[in-house]
Amino acid sequence: MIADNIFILTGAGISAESGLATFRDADGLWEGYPVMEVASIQAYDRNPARVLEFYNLRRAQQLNAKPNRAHVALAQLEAHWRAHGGSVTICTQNVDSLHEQAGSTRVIHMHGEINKARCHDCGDVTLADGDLSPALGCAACGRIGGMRPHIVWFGETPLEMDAIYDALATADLFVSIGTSGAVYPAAGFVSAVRRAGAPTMEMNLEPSENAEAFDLARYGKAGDVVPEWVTDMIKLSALR
Ligand code: BJW
Repeated sequence: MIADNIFILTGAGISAESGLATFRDADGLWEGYPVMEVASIQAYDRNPARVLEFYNLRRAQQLNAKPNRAHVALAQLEAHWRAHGGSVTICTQNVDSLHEQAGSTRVIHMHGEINKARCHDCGDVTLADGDLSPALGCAACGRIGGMRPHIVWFGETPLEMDAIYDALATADLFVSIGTSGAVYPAAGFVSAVRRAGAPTMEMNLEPSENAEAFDLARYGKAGDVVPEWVTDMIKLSALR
């Protein structure tokens, strides 16, 4: 294998060609909402109905979205690598389920999942693919009004950080796809892997904010560059 354990970080750009808006492509407006007014716990505490309405809109869009060529190619890479004794771990900042729909099985959702709700009081997480409202009650503790999207907002701790750091520690190739490199801790993963000596590469429409931290880059739409890269990787692995 050219790299036994591949760690792939994905961001909103990989889902853009599935029709889902990226986070920073409209002057800081996201589906017309100022970002900090919908993606922080302060915004939720100030006006829970508004934040729930924003996530209800996005949940409805995401339920109809289908994986694109980039998601499918990554699932093919994982299957090929697994069959040859390697591993491909996808750590996604996205809250959609397009990697899973495409067939990827090792997916970490560090910023949560939009089709789940979490009780603000007892922390219970449940599947919730319909609208959330302040009138909903928690099935576990019974409290009304505390059901929020299972999403990591600014100022909150990302999920599964131990699993992420474990996978980063054993990675011998780090690949970042469709993320602006503007949000931490995800934007810092590349530097950690590089310090440990593994090669790093980004695929994006344009150089990301931390582009200088990568050894290699392929620029273009994810639906074009990711399948090309996967084809190259599978060919290269056959030569070894
Ligand atoms: C294409 C394409 C195509 C388009 N093909 N490409 C000062 C300095 C450093 C850090 C901080 C600071 N002040 C505060 C912080 C921390 C803060 C932070 O990073 N703030 C920054 C704004 C500076 N971070 C946090 O608060 C995080 N928590 C934290 O740090 O806790 C402490 C802790 C750390 C470690 C261990 C333990 C504790 C939490 C961050 C939560 C982020 N949440 C959001 C919203 C929730 C998810 C949702 O609702 O969907 O997550 S914000 C938003 O940004 C969303 C995304 O997941 C995330 C990243 O965005 P992403 O994916 O990169 O999207 P875009 O739009 O930015 O970029 C898209 C890219 O795609 C672009 O480059 C395009 O060119 C490209 N593209 N079309 C290929 N077709």
